[in-house]
Amino acid sequence: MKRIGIILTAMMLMMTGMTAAQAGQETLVYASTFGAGTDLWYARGAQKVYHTTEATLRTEGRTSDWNSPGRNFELAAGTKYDMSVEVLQNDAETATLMVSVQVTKEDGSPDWKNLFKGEAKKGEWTTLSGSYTPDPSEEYVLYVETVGAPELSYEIRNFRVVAPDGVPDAQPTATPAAEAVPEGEMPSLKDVYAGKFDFGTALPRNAFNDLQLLKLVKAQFNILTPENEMKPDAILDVYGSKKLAEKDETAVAVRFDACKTLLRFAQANGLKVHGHTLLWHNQTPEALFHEGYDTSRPMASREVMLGRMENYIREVLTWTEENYPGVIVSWDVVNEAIDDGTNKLRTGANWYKTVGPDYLARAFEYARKYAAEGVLLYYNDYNTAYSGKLYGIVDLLKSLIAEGNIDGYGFQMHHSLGEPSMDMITRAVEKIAALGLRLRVSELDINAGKATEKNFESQKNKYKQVMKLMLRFKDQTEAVQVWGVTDIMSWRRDGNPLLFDKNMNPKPAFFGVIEAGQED
Ligand code: 9MR
Repeated sequence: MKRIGIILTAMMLMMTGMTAAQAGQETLVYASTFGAGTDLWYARGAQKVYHTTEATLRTEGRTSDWNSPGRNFELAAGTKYDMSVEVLQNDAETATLMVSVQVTKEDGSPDWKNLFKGEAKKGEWTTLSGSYTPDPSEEYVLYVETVGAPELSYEIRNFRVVAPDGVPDAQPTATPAAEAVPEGEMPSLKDVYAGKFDFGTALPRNAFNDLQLLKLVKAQFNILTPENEMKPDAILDVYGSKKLAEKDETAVAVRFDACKTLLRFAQANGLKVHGHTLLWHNQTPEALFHEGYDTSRPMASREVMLGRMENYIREVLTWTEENYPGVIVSWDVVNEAIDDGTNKLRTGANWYKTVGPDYLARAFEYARKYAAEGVLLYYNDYNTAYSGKLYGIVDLLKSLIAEGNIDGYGFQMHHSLGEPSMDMITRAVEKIAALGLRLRVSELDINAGKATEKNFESQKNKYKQVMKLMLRFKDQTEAVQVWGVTDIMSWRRDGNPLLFDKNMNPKPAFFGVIEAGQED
């Protein structure tokens, strides 16, 4: 019988560029564990994907066959992989489920291949299995979708990938060639603002399944922010960190599976990236702040937490720069530290509780220490236009400026038609600009309410005024970025807040932004 070499902590090995087994030896490449979480599987669409108490991964709320659970895998081109997965559905007498793969073509755009499928009878766990020998690709996303059952809910478990003949040593991946921006009738935001400042957008990982959207992105934007994929909960590997902490409490394990797609796309197409975010009180695993990364143990000491902070920042900044040199031009070092009620530092934030009030100063110090030359370091916050919060933010910025490591301020600007008023927004931008910092609008969206002609005209007007304001400060402003491309992608989709409608057609707001740029 062949011996199976188990890659126990595949993530850690990938980070160090090692493979656990050599060619010729049957190797278990991956076996899913849905006991504690989704194990890096994510929703390829707007549906819900979550792990159940029975250690399965459930997908529901689907509207298309491709709305499926998917996961990035490190596979070697030319190596044969045997795969299997168990599926369960209770919605239909029988349904076809299929395992497919998304690969990335040389120009950074996606391509898909159906691998194997099977019929799942109602209420019966059914095994699908087959083999796949990949062609070269920058990445491989395996997913379990349906055929002709777009609304089916289902569960998967025991997803296994075995290389019967072993895996070769990891090969360095090639950099895909850049592709010219497609020509079109529509004016281009990035072109209209060229020479003034960058124009960009946030993109979630599932945007990279949509060729048409990516075409629009390349035509319109020259800087991207990963919407969720560079936040601490996407990057921190709690399991790996726990292991490392047995020897060194300050050690931190990280993984970059979630954000690689965006970084590769940006690199291949000559777009810049703004990193979001190194420290935040939200979307950060609680375990990070406890002894041994164990939430049942007490919170870690200031000394340990400063060690973890420095290690985390160093790991993230050096990995991204080594693997995607020059792609990330700026970072949110800390996000949303000021409390809306007190207008002072949030005392409930775990970084505040463990390190104390100087945690921001230390984060900027470490970020400066490890950031490549020229990378700009920002503090980013929302509701800047409200006077109490504005003063709190200004005080914080002054103290950070005194420490000498901050470059700029990011205005989130999640606005509505009525609120805040243009006067309030103008005062806030003037006040912060007067501190001499670089400026960026990091997360612009303006709720219009219902999709009526009147609302869309008012929305256009407000977008245009915001852009005119930032153009007054164009010498100080690095970028304006909207928080998503189409209304349907938005975290505030009910308010139709973005520049393109769900069919990717430009809204009046788009032309408001274009006009402001052209009139400047
Ligand atoms: O748009 C993001 C949404 O998909 C996430 O569910 C949410 C979780 O906190 O974060 C959203 O992005 C936020 C950003 O990271 C920081 N500023 C506010 C944004 C909107 O909530």
